[in-house]
Amino acid sequence: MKRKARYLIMELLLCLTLVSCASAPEKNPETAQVVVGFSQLGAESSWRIANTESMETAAKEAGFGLMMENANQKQEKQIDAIRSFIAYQVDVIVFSPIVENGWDNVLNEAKKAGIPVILMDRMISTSDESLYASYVGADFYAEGRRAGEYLIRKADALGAEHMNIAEISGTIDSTPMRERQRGFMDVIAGDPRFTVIDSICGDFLRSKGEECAVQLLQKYGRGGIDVIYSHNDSMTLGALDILEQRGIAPGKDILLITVDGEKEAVDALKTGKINCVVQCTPKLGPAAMALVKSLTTGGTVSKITHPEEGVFCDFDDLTDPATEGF
Ligand code: GZL
Repeated sequence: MKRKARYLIMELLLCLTLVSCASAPEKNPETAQVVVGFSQLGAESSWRIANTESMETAAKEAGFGLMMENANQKQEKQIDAIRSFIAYQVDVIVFSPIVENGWDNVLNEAKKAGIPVILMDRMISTSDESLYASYVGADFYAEGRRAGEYLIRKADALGAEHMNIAEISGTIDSTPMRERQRGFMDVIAGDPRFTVIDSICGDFLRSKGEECAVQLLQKYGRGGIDVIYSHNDSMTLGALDILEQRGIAPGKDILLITVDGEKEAVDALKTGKINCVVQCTPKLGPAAMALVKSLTTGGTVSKITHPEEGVFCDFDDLTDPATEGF
């Protein structure tokens, strides 16, 4: 009955989507046995683009229909997308919540409709953990700790007496922003060599990373900053461009610690312009679709799945072929 209802709804929605941007899966009932509603938060960084590709490829390889909506960094668009997936009666909803708060109402609607929800990449803040079946994504707190541990090792190696640290943060209230900050601060807390002089938000965007670097240099001068800890490569690469334009040697005059591991950042590590790249894999598609398969075949799923991640830094043998970005 559910499938018949869905195809009737699909006919109606397909008529509607002829004039809208919603991408409905192909109509072939033979291959798209399972339909996944996927709300992607945006296309703000190389990480996000790689993540979308991973999800699309994994859905295709699994033989699932994928109905993807891109929210362009707007939470309300994600909420609208989830509501359209409920109306369409998809089998599973997967989404990357742009921020942690504000999801209970729409996820309760999904729960009432009997549609399981998978959180992919980012977490939500809720008192009702039954609102989602599973989370698949990084342990961002561990990522932040790895960044802090690198800085301690670097300060030891340099014999640094004191270092001023400026943080360029990701989207406020997003899990990666909160947890990468918390992990980093926990590791360096209590070490008198480190002072965090500022934290400004770059929203994970390269253009805003440039703006943040301009602001920080205006406020503290080139001699006032020893380290920039940036929550993603896009912002780091923007800041790096500004440093170079100002005749400041990135990786030497000002140390750069970044997170994600995209190719351009790892290449900059290899040329000494970035000092540490904490890995955060965007390739969550296979794990997400494995959860979809379990949920649609009566299987069980773990509540949390973290991928394996590591660190590339200037203490490594950077000629090692394993040192490569996504
Ligand atoms: C992390 C992801 C973050 C990346 C950024 O899992 O949510 O969002 O670190 C991306 O590059 O914009």
